[in-house]
Amino acid sequence: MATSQSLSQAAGAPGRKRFFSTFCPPQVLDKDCQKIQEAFIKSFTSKDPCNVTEQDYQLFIELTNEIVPCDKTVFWSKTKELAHQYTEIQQEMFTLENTLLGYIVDGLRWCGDAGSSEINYKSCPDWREECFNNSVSVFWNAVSKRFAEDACGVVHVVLNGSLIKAFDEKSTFGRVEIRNLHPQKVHTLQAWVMHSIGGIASISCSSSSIFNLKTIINERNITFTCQDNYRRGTCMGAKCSMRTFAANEGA
Ligand code: JS2
Repeated sequence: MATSQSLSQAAGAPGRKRFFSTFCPPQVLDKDCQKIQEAFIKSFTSKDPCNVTEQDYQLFIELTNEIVPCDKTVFWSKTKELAHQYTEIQQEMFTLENTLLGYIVDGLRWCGDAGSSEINYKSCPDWREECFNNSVSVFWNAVSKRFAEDACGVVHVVLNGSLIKAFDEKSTFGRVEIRNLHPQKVHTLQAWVMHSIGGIASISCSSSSIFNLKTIINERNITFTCQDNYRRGTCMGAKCSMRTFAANEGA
């Protein structure tokens, strides 16, 4: 699994060899992996790092496309660790990062340079301050859009009930994913509002932030359901509550 690092670190800069050998999970054939890596690198190299488009990533998206079975899609927002603890236990459920599309670049940062066909190993722009259409943000918007478009049946989202804005319209989930669900394929969004993740707030399914999400979802002709994660027994803390949660879900 890729950890938080720059592409140059992943690549073992200055050579690219190590990057090529660790980019894909073991189940992807070498020749396919090489093709996928080349498509990924071509998406952003030789380009202004502040002017990358979603279209630039289309070939990479097509090559890595994987179908998540209906009812098994899990979105998350400000709950990355918890959502992945959950899918680790419930192995038939998939976040974007559990699919090839998200897995291979999860935790990486990368960019190119308009004047060079190489990966820029030296510096990438500071995204927030310098540019909106940067190679990393545009990538996650594009793959999140595809992940949502492909979802079907009941879809799930793990939300952080320790934040006042458990649902944030400006998040990738709020801005991209819920807007790209297809009501013809997705009949229900089930929200899991998880408490005790860290933070002072305690937001429940009846809070205004969750009501806002319900309104948006219902306007899209999708049913909204919500479940609070109540701590059970002596179980304390996020890890524990998700385990308990997962166990209950499986029951
Ligand atoms: C992963 C990164 C990185 O439902 C989830 C996923 O499907 C994801 O693509 O988008 C949703 C989470 O994004 P959201 O709602 O903005 O939650 P967050 O905790 O505020 O932001 C997490 C960053 C999302 C995009 N993203 N996703 N792995 O390495 C990564 N880097 C970025 N920028």
